[in-house]
Amino acid sequence: EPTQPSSSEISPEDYTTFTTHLKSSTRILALFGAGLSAASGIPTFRGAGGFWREYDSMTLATPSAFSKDPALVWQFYNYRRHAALNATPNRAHIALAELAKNKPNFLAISQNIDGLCQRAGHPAENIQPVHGSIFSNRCTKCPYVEHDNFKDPLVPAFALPDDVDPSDAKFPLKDIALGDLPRCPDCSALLRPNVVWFGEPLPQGAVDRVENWMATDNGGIDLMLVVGTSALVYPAAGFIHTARARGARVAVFNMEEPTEEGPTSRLKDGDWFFQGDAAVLLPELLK
Ligand code: BV8
Ligand code: ZN
Repeated sequence: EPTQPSSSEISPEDYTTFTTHLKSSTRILALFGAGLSAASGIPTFRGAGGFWREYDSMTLATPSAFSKDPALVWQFYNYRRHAALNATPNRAHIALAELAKNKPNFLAISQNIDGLCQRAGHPAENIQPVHGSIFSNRCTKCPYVEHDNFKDPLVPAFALPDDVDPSDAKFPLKDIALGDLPRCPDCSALLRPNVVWFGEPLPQGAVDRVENWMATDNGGIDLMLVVGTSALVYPAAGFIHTARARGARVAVFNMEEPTEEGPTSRLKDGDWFFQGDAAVLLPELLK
């Protein structure tokens, strides 16, 4: 078992203490964010990709933006949906899926809606999406909801030029009439992406699933992996605090040091901060 990491971004001491602790951990929690999919060419919410054309993604992912201009918000999601369909899971997604297969008591909380973990073979019993899926749509009026709709374009008006660059956040924008937006097959009202927007509660089933996992095995947690997230969005980021309170040592995998005050900016003794691309760090540290 080589004790020297091959990636220069990992100190030998951190490599040894982390891999030793990982080996002896059974109850592992994780929080995944947009940075996990960055290496697959999917722009993140913050950082360079945070701006979609001149719009801040934080303002587009809201109920008010959708009711004001559903065609704009739908094109934002259509573009990301197209990017996700054309992306491939990266080596971090795969390493995490492998870890899940070896550690049955590993639960990943994913803030991502791109479905790449699932495509990497991450077992459903080891992952809980908390912000929905870009491949699920629901009616704005009746209970109709659809899952795993991978049709691209979703509606003819959403067809994108073949040369569109999925990693470029300047997505093409066009005038689309309300009637050409996705409509409910049951009541023909407007469909919306079945994702959690800012100001909306997380799906109760998702929160219950995480809390039930937390409560089992006398609730102790050995290790929390925080991968590619700015950990600024609640309630998801709050699970880091909960894990600490239940004894977890926290390992943060991020391209950059946390900028804002948050649960990953105040690391405790025994925590780890691995700086670099998750797609480089995780295959090395989880093997
Ligand atoms: C709620 C789905 C209450 C959609 C998302 C004022 C008004 C309204 C609400 C609030 C408010 N103030 C606070 C709130 C609460 C708000 C919140 O936390 N706001 C923050 C910004 C302060 N939260 C909510 O609104 C939540 N709901 O509170 O409801 C309520 C309760 C009951 C009843 C009614 C209401 C809902 C939050 C969910 C929003 N939906 N996504 C979509 O995807 O379009 S959040 C969205 O942004 C992402 O899903 C993600 O969760 C979040 C942050 O993005 P990250 O994943 O962290 O990614 P980010 O781009 O930020 O960072 C990327 C990271 O990766 C960086 O750290 C970067 O360094 C790193 N990185 C980059 N490349 C790499 C890398 N790391 C490793 N390798 C690389 N290669
Ligand atoms: Zn309907």
